[in-house]
Amino acid sequence: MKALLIEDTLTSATLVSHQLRKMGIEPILARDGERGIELFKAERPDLILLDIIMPGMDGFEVARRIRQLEQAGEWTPIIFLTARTSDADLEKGISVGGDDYLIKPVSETVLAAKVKAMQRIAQMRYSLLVLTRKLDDANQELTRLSSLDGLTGISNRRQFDEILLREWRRSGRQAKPLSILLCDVDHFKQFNDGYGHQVGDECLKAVARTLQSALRRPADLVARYGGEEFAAILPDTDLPGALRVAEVMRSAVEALRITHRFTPYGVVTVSIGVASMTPPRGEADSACLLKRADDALYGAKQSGRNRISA
Ligand code: GH3
Ligand code: MG
Ligand code: MG
Ligand code: MG
Ligand code: MG
Repeated sequence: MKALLIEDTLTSATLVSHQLRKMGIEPILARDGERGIELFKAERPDLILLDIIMPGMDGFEVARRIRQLEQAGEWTPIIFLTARTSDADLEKGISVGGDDYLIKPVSETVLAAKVKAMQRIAQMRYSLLVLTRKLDDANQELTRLSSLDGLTGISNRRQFDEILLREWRRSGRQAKPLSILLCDVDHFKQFNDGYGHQVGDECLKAVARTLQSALRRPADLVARYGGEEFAAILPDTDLPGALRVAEVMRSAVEALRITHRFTPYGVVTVSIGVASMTPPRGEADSACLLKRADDALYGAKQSGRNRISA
């Protein structure tokens, strides 16, 4: 620990320095206010002991400037150490940024006790900073988690809805096509019933990973939309582009070759409904786009599953 002692009178400076050393504190001495401020900037001491009557800048002004120099969240305890005894001076000392005000001469016991009190406040302040930082981190993590699906780790429905609305508006403004895919695992009820819920969960994770890796652009998003249903947002993508992505997804899931005895295909497959449109002016929400994709998905199911439809 180091303390900056700003004191023009040599006898007083020598005495206080000696007292500080006995407390295990290294004193840094400045003989006037300007030098004190320089040393504050250079040394960033843990404590400042500040005289008031000095040639040039007085202690009040030094305290004021030091408070201005501190960065946000920084705090250096300032104890005035002065021969001025009036209440008005004490009040001024505190109001310009001092934390305590002692009248010279100060006994070693009193100085040590006052320094200890400042150290305690500094320690509490530090704990509070650490706690605040931890809370910030936890908060960020919670925000991140609140957008993810617990089972598969991809985006969840909440995130999907949020991004879709954003992309819908953006596409409308820029008059660009926006595509979405609704992707549903075929005969998944039988898969669950036949192999058990846990194997079902593993299957959903594998499908989620596969759909995710089918995306090519950073702005594309795939989310778990419901139980065994996934949905993708493809901004700035027209229908042919969206159909290509859908086909990559469909064939990649089939290529996983997850055995599914209870379907005609023998492996887990998905059906995908594709919809693409440039949001019309004044159309506030994307319900019509979702409806189209949903209808298309229904069509894919009706016409035999393991296929895409628009
Ligand atoms: P279709 O081909 O028409 O889509 O038939 P399906 O059996 O896949 O459709 P259905 O909607 O009848 O069944 C969906 C099943 O998905 C029912 C449910 O048990 C299962 N499921 C939904 N969420 C989860 C989950 O988180 N884990 C597991 N293991 N199964 C789930
Ligand atoms: Mg003086
Ligand atoms: Mg299904
Ligand atoms: Mg169904
Ligand atoms: Mg379904």
